[in-house]
Amino acid sequence: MTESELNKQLYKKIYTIRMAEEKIREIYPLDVMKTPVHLSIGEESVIAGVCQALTQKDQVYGTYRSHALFIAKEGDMDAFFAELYGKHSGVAKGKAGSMHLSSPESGFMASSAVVASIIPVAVGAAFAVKYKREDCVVAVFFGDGATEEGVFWESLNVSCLKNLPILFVCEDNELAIHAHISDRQAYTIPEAVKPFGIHVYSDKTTDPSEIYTIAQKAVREIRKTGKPFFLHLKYHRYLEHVGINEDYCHGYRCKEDYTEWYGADPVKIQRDKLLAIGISEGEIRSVENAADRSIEESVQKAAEAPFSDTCELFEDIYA
Ligand SMILES: Cc1ncc(C[n+]2csc(CCOP(=O)(O)OP(=O)(O)O)c2C)c(N)n1
Ligand SMILES: [Mg+2]
Repeated sequence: MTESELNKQLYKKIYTIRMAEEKIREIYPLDVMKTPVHLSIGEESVIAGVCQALTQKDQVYGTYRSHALFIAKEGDMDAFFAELYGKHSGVAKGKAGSMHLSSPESGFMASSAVVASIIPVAVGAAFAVKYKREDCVVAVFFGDGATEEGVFWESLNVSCLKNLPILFVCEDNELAIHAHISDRQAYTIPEAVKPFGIHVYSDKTTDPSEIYTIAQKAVREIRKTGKPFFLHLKYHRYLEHVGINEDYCHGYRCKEDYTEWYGADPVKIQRDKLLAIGISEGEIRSVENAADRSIEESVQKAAEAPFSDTCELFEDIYA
């Protein structure tokens, strides 16, 4: 793929993720989406860059904050919005909502609302991949807060002990709900994981193509050696932990933090990059218009779609 094609693809992804979540912010007050929403506005580069380095066959696992992961790995906007509306045409027939998105056909295997609980599931999947000698990498996404759970360390230990083909992606926004990392952790994440003998790379960049390059190296290393790799990537959560509002007024962080990070906003960075490599304003607008249209159409379809029938209530579940 040419550099220009790659950068256009990355822009399409992060722009679509950003605008889909902005659309959720617009609609949410109407109370038609019966699901809590954990938005990742400000974080788009991490997911877009890492997913760009994965193939369709590679597996990803996420958290309750996984809209971006679904859009980047699956991309079916109709199924995405219908799920948030709780409709039958949703990716899980409206039974999962925002916090349990998945699409195993596209490699987005599962997400969980219980902090860190998806990590051992991903490690188990990586063990199965190794055991069955499949050509596949497993990537698991989780926050800085998840490293405070014992199961994170147990999972890391098993992956390193058994040399499993897994990419740990720690999305570090320095917050667990309203608690700052300096009030919670006596360790620094990259330093604390190194003694397990795992490859570690830590960065604060919000540039999607830089994250793509980092992730590509990590994924190549995993494919070559069969061993785990740990990416520690920082980002700033622009909005409150759950919901659609800004929350710089609660005293646990200040607006200056936002101003600083907004200077390196992922969507702005990637748009400027397209202009710098010679892609015209018109061409960029046509990418944006296509994404805006697809979001608009998917929302319209979701609003008009029927709910699942009550007789389906106990189908597709473990009981
Ligand atoms: C086991 C468990 N404990 C507590 C919670 C409540 N809770 C939900 S999100 C969250 C913060 C997690 O922070 P982090 O892992 O950094 O992810 P972020 O929300 O910042 O993306 C907590 C404590 C939970 N869902 N599960
Ligand atoms: Mg966090």
